[in-house]
Amino acid sequence: MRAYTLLLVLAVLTVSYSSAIPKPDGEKKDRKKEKALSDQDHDDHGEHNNDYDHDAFLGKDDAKTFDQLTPEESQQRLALIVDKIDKDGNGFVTEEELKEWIQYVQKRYIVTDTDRMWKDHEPDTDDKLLWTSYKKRTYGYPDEPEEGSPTYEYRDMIQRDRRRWDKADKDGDSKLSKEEFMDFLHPEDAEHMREIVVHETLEDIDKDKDGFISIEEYIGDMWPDKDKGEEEPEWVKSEREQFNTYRDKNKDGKMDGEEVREWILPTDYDHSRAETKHLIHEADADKDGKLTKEEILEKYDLFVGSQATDFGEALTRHDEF
Ligand SMILES: [Ca+2]
Ligand SMILES: [Ca+2]
Ligand SMILES: [Ca+2]
Ligand SMILES: [Ca+2]
Repeated sequence: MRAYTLLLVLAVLTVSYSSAIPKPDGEKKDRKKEKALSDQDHDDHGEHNNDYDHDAFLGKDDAKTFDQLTPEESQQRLALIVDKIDKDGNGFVTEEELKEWIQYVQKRYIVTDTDRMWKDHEPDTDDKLLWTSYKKRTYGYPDEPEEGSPTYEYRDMIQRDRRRWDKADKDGDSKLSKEEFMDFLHPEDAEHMREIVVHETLEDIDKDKDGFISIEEYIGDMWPDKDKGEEEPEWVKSEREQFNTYRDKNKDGKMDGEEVREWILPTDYDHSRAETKHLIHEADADKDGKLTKEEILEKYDLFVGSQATDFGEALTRHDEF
């Protein structure tokens, strides 16, 4: 039962808040809230990550589907998508059209994910979700995490969920409507949830619980091998510089809530615009600032999955059966 419960907990956390699950050892963890575009780091230790672009352009679900296609199938389906993006049908995908598409994909993912989770949590007859139902579905029991109760071992997570729940509960009736549940699951996309996103991040990284993130806590969070006595890789050194130069704005040697907010939810950075510019920059062969279908198909591996290597792996896996 315990293992089953834990699976449930992991499944829900993975969908609702991926940053809570540590990545495998040795990988850098990214705290910037690009989650809606992708869980992937756009820049993986200085090397560009194609999966990030695929997630942003297709949405996570479709990006997975494309990974299974041959390059020819991929191009055919991409051509159909290009027709949709080119709204006025003049044969050019402009920056504005591409940005709208990326925002649409982002929103679509959040709506689909909420739909899926909503059905899975079985709201009551008023079409509202009760806190007890949520606990039962997520942690296996509806109990409050008091000593002796089966949910006691999850008390920290449950308290954290409860705090987020209360913030998402806009009308204050203690239950969540589907719309409120969407904010609960994807808090980084809702204005009134930002405070809690900042708070949760600070709490996660602040190991000594003094309410601040020290440089050692900051590095330790990104680099799980920190205390294994290995030599620091270059990217860790540059993260130290980042901390001192950009993160710690008031130069008191630590990050407070305000500084954490600037880091994970920067006000002057628009992810969909940055992604749009990046895609156009990479694919615009004749440098006229907009993309034709030919330019996009030529660079299909930038936009969708099915890179030769991935496809090769899929074939190998088939052979094993
Ligand atoms: Ca409510
Ligand atoms: Ca601290
Ligand atoms: Ca500071
Ligand atoms: Ca062009």
